[in-house]
Amino acid sequence: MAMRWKNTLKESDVTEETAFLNRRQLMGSAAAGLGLAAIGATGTRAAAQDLQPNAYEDITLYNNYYEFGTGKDDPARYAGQLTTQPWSVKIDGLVDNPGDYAFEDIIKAMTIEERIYRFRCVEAWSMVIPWNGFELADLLGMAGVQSGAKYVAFETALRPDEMPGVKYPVLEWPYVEGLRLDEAMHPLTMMATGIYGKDIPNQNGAPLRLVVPWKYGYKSIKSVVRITLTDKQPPTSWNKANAREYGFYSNVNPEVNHPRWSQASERVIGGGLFSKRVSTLMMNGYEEEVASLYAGMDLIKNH
Ligand SMILES: Nc1nc2c(c(=O)[nH]1)N[C@H]1C(S)=C(S)[C@@H](COP(=O)(O)O)O[C@H]1N2
Ligand SMILES: [Mo]
Repeated sequence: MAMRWKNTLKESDVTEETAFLNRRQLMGSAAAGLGLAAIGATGTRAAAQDLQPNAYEDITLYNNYYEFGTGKDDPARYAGQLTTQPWSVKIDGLVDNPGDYAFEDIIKAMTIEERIYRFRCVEAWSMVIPWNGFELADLLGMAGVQSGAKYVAFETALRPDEMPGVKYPVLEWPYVEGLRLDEAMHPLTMMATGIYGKDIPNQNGAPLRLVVPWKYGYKSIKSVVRITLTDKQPPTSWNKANAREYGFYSNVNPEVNHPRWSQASERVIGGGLFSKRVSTLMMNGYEEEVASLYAGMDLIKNH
């Protein structure tokens, strides 16, 4: 179900938007009929049935984007400084069509759809987010992945003039992430360009960010400027900072605790008095769709 990436929904009635998008989501799932798209639709249909998306305010005022500071409200306060136009993504490495792809050209070539996904941070909080975006596999298809490629490396913009947080060596900048090629090609893996049908706010990773719903939030790298196909497992920011605490795979797993806290449950952001703690689901609830990617792997060793 294609949808225009710019749209006319108002910021006002979040509840109404939620109902609208849930209906669209279900319609989209029913209409999806093509090969891989159907697998993606299975995941989003399951999500749409029992998931109530968080309020727009929860999603856009409580963030992690350390380039703008480590406080949960720093990104909303400071990320407005990030220049997102013009924007281009360099796609290089083991691809047939390397180059600098203008954001506008990417958007024109892709099918933008809504996906309501669970989002689970390694810090043990969670939200449900109605993303707009496209499947990463479609972008990689456009670039033409060569047969020797085994991994995909991602890089965030580094703009010291616009990013007050990068003066602090909390992480090595730029922020980098990576996926195995089969994870990157999985139909659940998307590049998000919107939330609730509006352009994605800077604090959430404008103009485009990765979303990998079965992995801890830090894998979902924001404001991507470079995507490199490679035959070697790429370095990732949190793993470089502390390899014991943050592995390359980072699949949500309630049975593998963080060395400093339990991962068995999570705090659902929002809801005021009704905010609650719920059990964390294996692979964040996407086990049926993605477990086969890790068949035979030791999930403790490969955390
Ligand atoms: N470039 C960059 N990407 C990032 C981060 C970051 O600090 N810098 N934080 C990660 C973490 S820890 C989380 S939980 C999610 C938060 O996404 P959200 O603010 O849209 O909820 O973004 C991830 N992507
Ligand atoms: Mo996170």
